[in-house]
Amino acid sequence: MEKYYLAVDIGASSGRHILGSLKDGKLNLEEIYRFPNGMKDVDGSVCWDVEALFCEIKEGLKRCKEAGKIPSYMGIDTWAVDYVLLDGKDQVLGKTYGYRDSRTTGMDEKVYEIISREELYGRTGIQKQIFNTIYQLMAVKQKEPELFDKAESLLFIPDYFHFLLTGVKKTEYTNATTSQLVSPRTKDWDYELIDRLEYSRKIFGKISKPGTYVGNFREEIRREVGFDCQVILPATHDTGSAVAAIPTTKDNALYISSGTWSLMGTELMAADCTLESMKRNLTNEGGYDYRFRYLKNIMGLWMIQSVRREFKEEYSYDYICRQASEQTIPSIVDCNDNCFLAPKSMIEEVKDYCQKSGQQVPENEWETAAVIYNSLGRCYAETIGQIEQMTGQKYDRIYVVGGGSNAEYLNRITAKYTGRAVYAGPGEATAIGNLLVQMLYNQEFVNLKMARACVKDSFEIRKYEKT
Ligand code: LFR
Repeated sequence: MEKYYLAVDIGASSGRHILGSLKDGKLNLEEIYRFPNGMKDVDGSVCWDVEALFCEIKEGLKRCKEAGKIPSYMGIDTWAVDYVLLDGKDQVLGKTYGYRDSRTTGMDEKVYEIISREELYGRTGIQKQIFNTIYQLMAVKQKEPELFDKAESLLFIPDYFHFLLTGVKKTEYTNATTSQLVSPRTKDWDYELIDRLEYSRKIFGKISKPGTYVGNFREEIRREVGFDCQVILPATHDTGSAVAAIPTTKDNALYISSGTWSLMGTELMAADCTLESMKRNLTNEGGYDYRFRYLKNIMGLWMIQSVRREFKEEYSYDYICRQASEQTIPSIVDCNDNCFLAPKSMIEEVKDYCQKSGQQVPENEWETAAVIYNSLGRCYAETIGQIEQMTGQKYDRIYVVGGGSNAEYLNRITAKYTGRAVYAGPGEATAIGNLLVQMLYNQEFVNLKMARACVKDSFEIRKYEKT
């Protein structure tokens, strides 16, 4: 009988259940279920509907049963930084805020009153993003202190879903590092930092590495979905999973994990927490096997997703790309400007930026899309320069993985602006990386290198020459 592994990969705009199996050394994928996701307005706050998401998770499990393809192992990955606080009875306290919620405005200053930005980077190696858990928790402390008092545990979103499935609380390492509260040296919570911030130590559970067994399904879940399964921690941070699946056996490859965000970087064996690195806003996120993802968060296709929602019609991404490629507007915006994080109207924000910076203002949707694609290309080129300065390496090619690797036009733009060859695919890298770690747990591969070799052999990778 074929052995199935199940990856539940939930991104900011959609989630999917992907079954994986190995045959003749190749990895086969089958998409079992897909569902939409997005942050919703709840009484003026930007929130996730975790209850609805958990129903979708169970629905996908039922579909496996219906298809007669029951996974022996499964794991869930999602975006990072967001969490739930649980009370003594394991009930969720307050709202489940999404990282684009504006309550963190000014919370960086509150944190820096206690610890300087430089020291914080030196201790954690994490790029400043106003939505990191450290700033979100400062917002709770300032604005909802009663929740802080009642909280017994903090679980990141995938850890919470694993808990609902198994009844076992685990805190997975790759996601925990994005909190900006973990030390890249000890790979554990920085308790001294936590004390200085006056966050309660007890809410931070013991950290477990990806590839750890969580538990089997609870009785109630077993009855509902019709089978039992072993839950294994993948790299629960989606970017951690995506980068585990880059199709190369070389250690210092340059990648872009392309989806709602573009995460561009390389891997390091030790974190670079120097001031030079901080100034370039590069981060050291924890990865599988204690590798570090040395990367930059770039606003990414979120900008295109947002303008698309505002267009008169629901055009396909392909169509938007084709139209954008015919425009000649030369304007460029700084994709990483905070104004693009959660604007009321992305179209207006892009126009505004062009106007204020004295550039040609896009006049229609295609020009707006063209400005965004070109700006991403420019940002990629700048980021390569910064990474090369910091690592002293030269990168001749870029591996683009994730859903965004299917955007032909963006791949061509990337090759054009960076002057490097682009290797695009696999599109499902995040789910694949999730599966690989489960398979490593089950000793299907001896190490990550062999697992990546399998990705290289199993999926078509498209090459775009530098132009
Ligand atoms: C990508 C991602 C990024 C993280 C952002 C917010 O989906 O996980 O790595 O910075 O979402 O969590």
